[in-house]
Amino acid sequence: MTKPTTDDHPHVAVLAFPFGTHAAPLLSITHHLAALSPSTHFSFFGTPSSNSFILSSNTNLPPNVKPYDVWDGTPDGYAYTGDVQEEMGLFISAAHESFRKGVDRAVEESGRRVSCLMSDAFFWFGKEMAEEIGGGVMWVPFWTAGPHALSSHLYTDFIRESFAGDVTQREDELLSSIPGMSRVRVCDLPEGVVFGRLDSLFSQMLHKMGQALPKADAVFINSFEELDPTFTNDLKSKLKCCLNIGPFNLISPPAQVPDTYGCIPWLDKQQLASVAYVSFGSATIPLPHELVALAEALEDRKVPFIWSLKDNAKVHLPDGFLETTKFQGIVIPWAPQAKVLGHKAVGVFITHCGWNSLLETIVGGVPVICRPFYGDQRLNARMIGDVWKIGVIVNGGVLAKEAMIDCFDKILLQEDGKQMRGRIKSLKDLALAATAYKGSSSDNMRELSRLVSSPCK
Ligand code: U2F
Repeated sequence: MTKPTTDDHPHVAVLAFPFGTHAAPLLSITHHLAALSPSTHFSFFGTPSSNSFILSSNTNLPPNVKPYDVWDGTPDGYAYTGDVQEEMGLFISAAHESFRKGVDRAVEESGRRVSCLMSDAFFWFGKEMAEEIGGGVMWVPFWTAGPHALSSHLYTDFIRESFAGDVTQREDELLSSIPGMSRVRVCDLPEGVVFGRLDSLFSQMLHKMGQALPKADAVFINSFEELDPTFTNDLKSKLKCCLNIGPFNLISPPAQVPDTYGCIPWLDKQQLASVAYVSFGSATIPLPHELVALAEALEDRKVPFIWSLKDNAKVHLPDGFLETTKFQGIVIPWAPQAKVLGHKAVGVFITHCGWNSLLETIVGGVPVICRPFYGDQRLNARMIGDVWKIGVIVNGGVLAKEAMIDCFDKILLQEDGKQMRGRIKSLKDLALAATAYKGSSSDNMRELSRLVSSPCK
């Protein structure tokens, strides 16, 4: 039972999803909101491993943010099997209860009852939990990916009805009846919408999320309204309140990732728009034959490169590659990515199309080669290749040497690349305008701050 208090100062409970790049952006936004409203108290809940990772680079949290560890759902003595799906499943099954206990603890310690639940949008139970706490607590979820991906979850029931039956026969059909999706194909959708294991815990979580979000008091997104006005308007019509507050990195620059391996001085010595930056995000490593194909294409075309690749994956690079290319490029386990993409020497980004990477490449003005893997990544790739036309999707869906050489030539040497750079510059200008003082994202951020910092009703 949450102990009621007499203190009506706002207290925001922030519930983070501890996998992928979800918790870090939510912590950055919490930090920013806490600075805007010093009288509001923020309790930030994450699992011990997620918290220790993100807090190590956020050492200067304001005094009105207090992190709390919650149970990660693993039973006593659990030994990690290397299967992140299993870990995620255990966490999701326990999440409602774990967070509820954490919130009770924070209320007890702070002496303030909770006035707002600000959660990762994945937590479909947010509204229910707000009602359990009572007293008119608001539920304000954060969608960490793009507006088109959010749309695919809000329209899941409609898509399932439209494509009932054997969807494998219809995977190239366009989703023309959904606003903004006229170029998106069924096969671009995240798994669990209409194909894949619809009964998995993760698919069920996303399905329930799509049904729950219209009941939220407001949903906020790390994107900007002008990126795609069709989605912006449609989401505004489907949600009670939809606040695009991004690219958040432009509103509040994140803690700097240290340039441990000297990427920036190395880039300073390269020619304008000549370097390929390679990264497949925080969790994905392509199959060994794809790593080989990419390495051979870089070497063949003598493209200077920075490749963010975990040490344990380096063994899959072709024999002698690191030695032969030691003056052509650098392979490092982690790069200060946003800074690298902002450097004028970078001419192309080979990416898995994670949403944060996509925003960072727009802000950096760098065209992309898309090799999507799962979740929202195929959708992001389709928007990049066929809608915004700021990059290309690798032919056949996997990294192959000849196809990569074609992509490098197209983006680094040919007219296509110039046009992509022009279009990405226009998107960057829109992002800059949205995050300027009177821009849409800045206005939405002030509205979000006002909303979450409202006192208990
Ligand atoms: C999941 O995405 P990921 O975490 O795999 O990928 P991104 O959203 O692109 O975020 C990666 C972040 O890690 C940073 C980079 C991004 O901010 O700058 N980074 C870095 O600093 N240095 C490196 O060497 C490599 C990366 C999911 F898989 C995606 O499908 C979703 O779109 C995403 C958001 O929900 O979460």
